[in-house]
Amino acid sequence: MENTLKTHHRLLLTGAAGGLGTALRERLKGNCEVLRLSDKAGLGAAQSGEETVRADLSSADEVDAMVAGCNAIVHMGGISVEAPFASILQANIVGAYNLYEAARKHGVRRVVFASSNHVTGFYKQSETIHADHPARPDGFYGLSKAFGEDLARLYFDRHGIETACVRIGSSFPEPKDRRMLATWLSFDDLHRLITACLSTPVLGHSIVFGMSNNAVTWWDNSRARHVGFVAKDTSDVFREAVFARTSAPDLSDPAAIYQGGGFVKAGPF
Ligand code: NAI
Ligand code: 15L
Repeated sequence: MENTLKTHHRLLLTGAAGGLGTALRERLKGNCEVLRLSDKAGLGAAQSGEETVRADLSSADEVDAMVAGCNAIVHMGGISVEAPFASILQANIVGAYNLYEAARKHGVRRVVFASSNHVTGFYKQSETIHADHPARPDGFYGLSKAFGEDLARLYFDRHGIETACVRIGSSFPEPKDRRMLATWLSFDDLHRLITACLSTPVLGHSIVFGMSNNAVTWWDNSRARHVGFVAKDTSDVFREAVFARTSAPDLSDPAAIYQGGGFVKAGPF
């Protein structure tokens, strides 16, 4: 593992039982003295340098206790796919509000928010967009992440809490299909990106696309140069294998037209 600056004493990781939370659990220990892990699901026993706090994001009291004593937050918790609005509302919208209110009350100054490429899922795969393009959510899930980004901006403008809204592409061990050749973010690059967000001297309210150094890309991170993220991995090494096991896309299918892929037609409505 690369050397990482321990920028914060107690760092909170929400969603710690999930796919990315599990990938970050070891990696983030280098960023802090104490890593507080939280989820509504079980986290197992706390290891050396860890604390665990069970909390449901929709409960203001539980979130308050989860945040108390922390110096920075990496917010990965919440529903991570399209779902009925009532569920998204509690986990992602009320949950984000509870988190920022607790951050304000407890003096947390910096947050890394797991936003998503589905904030802009209705741009075409033939377009290149940057952070200043208007949101075009592709479902209730993407809409909730757009809310989270705006909420973060409000708490920055009113209270000075800095946030990196990281619009994660597809963060898995390997790209699963041809679309993910453009959207893939390796776990190590995700950690590099979070480390950059935690350690850059001035973060402000920033929007960063979370992607590795992929040859095919739809996103321009030039407005986030101040974050200092340099990706070291690339999906290019998987291209041949992905092409061999997948067929050419049907170019009349919205999933092949829009950046959000299958999310643009997923869900309850
Ligand atoms: P995941 O679904 O594996 O993990 C999410 C975690 O949040 C789960 O452990 C779940 O128990 C927890 N959670 C859900 N509702 C909760 C609630 N009400 N209270 C407390 N905890 C709750 O998702 P994954 O892949 O680990 O993603 C992490 C974050 O990154 C999510 O916010 C997701 O939206 C975002 N993201 C992930 C991408 C990816 O490619 N993995 C792409 C774009 C965004
Ligand atoms: C997301 O936002 C999801 O959390 C993740 O499961 C992936 O599906 C990813 O986007 C994607 O667009 O590939």
